[in-house]
Amino acid sequence: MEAMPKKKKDKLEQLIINTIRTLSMDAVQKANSGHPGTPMSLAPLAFTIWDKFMKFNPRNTDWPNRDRFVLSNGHASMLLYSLLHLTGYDISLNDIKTFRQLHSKCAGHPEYGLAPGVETTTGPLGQGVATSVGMAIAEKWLGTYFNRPGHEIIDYKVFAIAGDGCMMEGISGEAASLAGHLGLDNLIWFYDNNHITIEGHTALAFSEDVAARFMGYNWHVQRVGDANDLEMIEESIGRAINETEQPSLIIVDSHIGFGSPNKQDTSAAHGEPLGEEEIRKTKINYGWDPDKKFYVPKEVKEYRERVLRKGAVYEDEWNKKFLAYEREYPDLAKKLRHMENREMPKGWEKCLPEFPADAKGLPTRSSNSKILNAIVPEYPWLIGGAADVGSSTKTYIDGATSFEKNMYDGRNFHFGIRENAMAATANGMALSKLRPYTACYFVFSDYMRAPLRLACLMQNPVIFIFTHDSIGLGEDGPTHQPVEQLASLRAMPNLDVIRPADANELSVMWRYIMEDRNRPVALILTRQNVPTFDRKKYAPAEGALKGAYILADSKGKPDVILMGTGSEVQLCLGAYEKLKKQGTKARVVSMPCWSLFEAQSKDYREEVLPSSVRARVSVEAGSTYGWSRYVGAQDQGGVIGVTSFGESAPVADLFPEFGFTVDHVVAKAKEVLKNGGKKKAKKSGKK
Ligand SMILES: Cc1ncc(C[n+]2csc(CCOP(=O)(O)OP(=O)(O)O)c2C)c(N)n1
Repeated sequence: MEAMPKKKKDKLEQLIINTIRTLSMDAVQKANSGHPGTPMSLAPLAFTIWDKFMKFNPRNTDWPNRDRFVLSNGHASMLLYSLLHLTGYDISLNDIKTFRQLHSKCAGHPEYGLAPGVETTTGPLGQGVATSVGMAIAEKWLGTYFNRPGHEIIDYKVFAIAGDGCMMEGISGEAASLAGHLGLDNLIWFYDNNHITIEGHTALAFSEDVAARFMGYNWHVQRVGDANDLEMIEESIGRAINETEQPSLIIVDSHIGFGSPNKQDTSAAHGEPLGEEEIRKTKINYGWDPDKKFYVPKEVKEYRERVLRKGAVYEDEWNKKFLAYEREYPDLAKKLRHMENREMPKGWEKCLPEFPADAKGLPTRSSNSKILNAIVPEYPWLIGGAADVGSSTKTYIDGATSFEKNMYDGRNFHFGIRENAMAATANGMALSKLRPYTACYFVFSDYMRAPLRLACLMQNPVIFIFTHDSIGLGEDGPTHQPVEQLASLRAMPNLDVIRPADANELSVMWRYIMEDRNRPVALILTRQNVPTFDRKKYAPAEGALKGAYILADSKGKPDVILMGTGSEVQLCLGAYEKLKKQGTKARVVSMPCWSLFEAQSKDYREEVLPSSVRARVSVEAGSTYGWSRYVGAQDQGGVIGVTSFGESAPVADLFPEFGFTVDHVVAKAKEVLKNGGKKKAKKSGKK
């Protein structure tokens, strides 16, 4: 086993490390589920990072200048929970004993907002390290924006541990490439090079030279040949911290399930409990009492108290620094507080533009650009960019510089063609209290689905801007034309999918976006023009804040309800006017955000969509999936949507080809009315 500790201090360190190991083994065994092997092998590394290098205060997990730690191999969650317990966070032994049980803070994978000290939710491999890049970006931006000579109030470091799985996932490459390009010297990743994954030895599927790969990304790379060599680990981290040009990767050669006589270096140590007998043998190897479970020695408890006191001192020192800063720069200090609390300055909404009625109108991607640029002066930490399509998504901040290496005050981000990492990076930025936005073509939201899902899971208020929102994008054809994306994103809990019909709906929705503190949004915007409705003739755009509202109505109870989103609302309005002339009483409901509508009172929903009116038609240039919840079963209402992939053609040809015309909406309304809102309506889609 390990070299004998030389000094008393070393003895204590070994005791703490073994406590991390044994707590993790015991918790996994009790849960009869989980991953013991990696906590056992990485305990010395994690301990060294936390004990020797990280500044944190367990009593205030939101302290702005704390160092960040990300366990990207989230399946090794017990490593983090054990550490959090031993360093004084609000994770009790009882929480650890209920690992993986209902309502426990110690969930199967670390969950942001559930266990104090967990900086980001991890588990989907590769996401954690990519998120850590966003945290490092945030530190650079915040430091450049807020720090003043002699007042370095933001200077935190970001540490992340990754396993073979994270390294194999493409997102780690995207994110590392970006981090290297940006020269994020505040970022240190550790690669747990244990050669074991679920199916066995990594030789089955992974033979690349990780060190060479990261050198190619412009990273500073070191290797620690023995995960139990505390001195070597400490020295390498010290060098990484002193590195001032590049992010650092420290490759740590380790043995999964270290100390287990029969399971070390095998995939059996990865994803299942060691077994009672094996745990006993392993504990004996550690010099531990094999009869003790969930045992925290007295000296380790005392260590916990010392860490708590140290944490309070760190924050105290920072608070003093901040007071001095506040005296010299009261406005900046106020801004920092606003940002930390996600507050908007009073009356900020006055900056939101109102667009005059205009039959020709403009694409919502263009109105979005105007709105975004109206907000940014009020809100300096609203920053973001696109995955190389900024000129198409129109998401540049006018007059702002680019965020580049050593130009960290830029507000225009160039994420490169890395949608997956873009979204994960934005997660890290938002977790650091910036208000980031990302942008790309809607169809490529598929590439971002995993980090987008994590944003929803964490209730992390990232603004995901998607343009080119339907077949309406035209000639680029089916590879670029989203169909099922709207339905699939609407199925995601905690996500507001907003597809505004015109510029004023969009402007109003930005009020909601900026004032909400914990919901990610997906803004779905057109490439093609949409008219700006005459709000004197039709209802005010404020209705959009309720997710769906009556835009145009009949006198008395309507015979038929036409509902739609985005660029198809104009077709509903056109059909409404025609039907009106023909004596049919129609209502138009614009539905920019289903989730917001569903959050309204039952009375409001009934007012907008009275249950007594069964003749209903929905119009949306996307999958028909889901519309039956508003239109009723297929034998009651009509759904105009897209049931195939699109086609390459000019939009003027595509919309009629796929049934998106006023006349088709009128015909469908009549068909539904003729059937008394009861019989089967013809299936819509490509005509
Ligand atoms: C994106 C993703 N794919 C698959 C999994 C399932 N999974 C969990 S751990 C693991 C193997 C990871 O191996 P490694 O990173 O070497 O972890 P170690 O065995 O060293 O603990 C896999 C495939 C996952 N969590 N995330």
